Order: sequence, then C-alpha cells, then structure tokens
Amino acid sequence: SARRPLIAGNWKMNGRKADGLALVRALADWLAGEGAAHRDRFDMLVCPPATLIAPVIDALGGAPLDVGGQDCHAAENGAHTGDISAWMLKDLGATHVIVGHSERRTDHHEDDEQVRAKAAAALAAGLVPIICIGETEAERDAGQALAIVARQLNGSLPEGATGTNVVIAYEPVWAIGTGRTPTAQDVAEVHQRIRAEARGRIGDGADALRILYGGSVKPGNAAELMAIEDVDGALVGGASLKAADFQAIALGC
Ligand code: G2H
Repeated sequence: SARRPLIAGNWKMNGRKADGLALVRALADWLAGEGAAHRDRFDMLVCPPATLIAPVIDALGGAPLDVGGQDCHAAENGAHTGDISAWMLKDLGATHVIVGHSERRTDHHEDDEQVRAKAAAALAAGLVPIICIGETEAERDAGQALAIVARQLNGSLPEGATGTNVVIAYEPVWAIGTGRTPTAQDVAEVHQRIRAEARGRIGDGADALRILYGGSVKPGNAAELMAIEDVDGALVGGASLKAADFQAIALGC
C-alpha cells in the first residue's frame, strides 16, 4: 500500500539506563549498517520509559529512529504530581506518544474521553498520538469485537485528527503479552472496520491513516501480520526489548 509501515517499540516499564542505551545503540548501528538497505520500507520508533527518553535521544546520534512517550497528561502544565505533559515530551525531542494503551485503560481506569483528551493534547503539542484500542477476550467471545473497537475509535479520536497526524493501534487485550494472536482473517476484519469508521470521521484522509497491529508480535509472526490488507505496521512490546527481534520484525514488513 501507499502507507509506509511504522514499526513501533513499546518498552513499557523496562530498562535501566545502561539497557536502554545499549538497545538504542544496537538499533542505530543496524540502521546505519545492514538495515540501511531496507530503511525506506518502514519508519521506526521506540517508546522508552519516560526516564530514558532524554538519554535515548542523546544516544541516537542522528540515526533515523524516532522516540516517543508511552503516555501523557491532557494538560500542558499544572498540579498533577507524577504526570508528564505532551509538551514536555515534545520539548525533549519526542515525536510520538502512545495514548490509551490497554494497560493504562485497566491499571489507571482511563476511559475513551480521557484518551481523547490526551490525544488532543498530543496534537496540540505537535506530537503524533498512537491511539490504542482493542477488545477483551470476553468481548470477542460475545461477538462484540467489531462494535467495541468502533466505539473506542469514535470515542478516542480527537477533533482535528487527520490521516497523517494520528496513528491507530489495534491491540486485542487477550493477545497482549500472552503469545496468542488473532487469525489473519480476524485482524483483517478489525482493521478494515477501523478504516471504515475513520472514514466516517475524517473522510478520505482515512486512506493515509496508519493502523498498527499490536499484541504478541514477534519475528515468527510479523511477516504474516504485516502482509494483511489495512495493517500498516506493528506496536511491539516484549519483542522490542531485543534489538535482533525488533529488527527482524521490521524486515517482515
Ligand atoms: C501490546 C504489545 C505492545 P506485547 O501491549 O504494546 O505488547 O508485544 O508484549 O504483547
């Protein structure tokens, strides 16, 4: 497709400084070496824990690798102890921020309205929000996966979204960190629905919208997942912590 895949790593709450720097240096070396010949096939992003964003950006040395946050607050500044604003991430040199990851929706009770406010803040700060949506196992078993995903998309997409200033990540909750993945047919069906819903909101810009698949993406299943119509990259958790695995996933697209 005309959409260049985005291979995004979500490191979650993993990594001391030495680990994060070693990982990003390995990726930078690969992009300058063996990976260089493939570099125009994908965009690459890593989302380290907030503590490592600045050192990781410093360590990049101009490598063609973007850095993003894993969450942001909806406000620009203020009395929100422990939170980080999209503007602060932008100030460090981040380009993207994940919002609405299911771990935040579960652990921090974030709902679509909060996710939409965070995504709007990201846009206002000049970051690309990666808006995560996905059904639970019970919802899929009840035949509600498409309806849930459509509702989350509509509830989480901010005003002013276009096909190029936001990214959507479909992450079925039951596939996250479990090693289980949906069938290619199920992924195709959900991604197609997401693009159709997006078209209702942003019109033909939906053709350019990148819809990532996330949930137990690894080198062994990346090529099959990335070949699916309407899958425009991957949001990778566990496998993004090993440079060789993350690189192999990028080569799968
Ligand atoms: C889903 C994914 C990354 P993993 O959370 O966002 O993690 O690849 O470990 O399932």
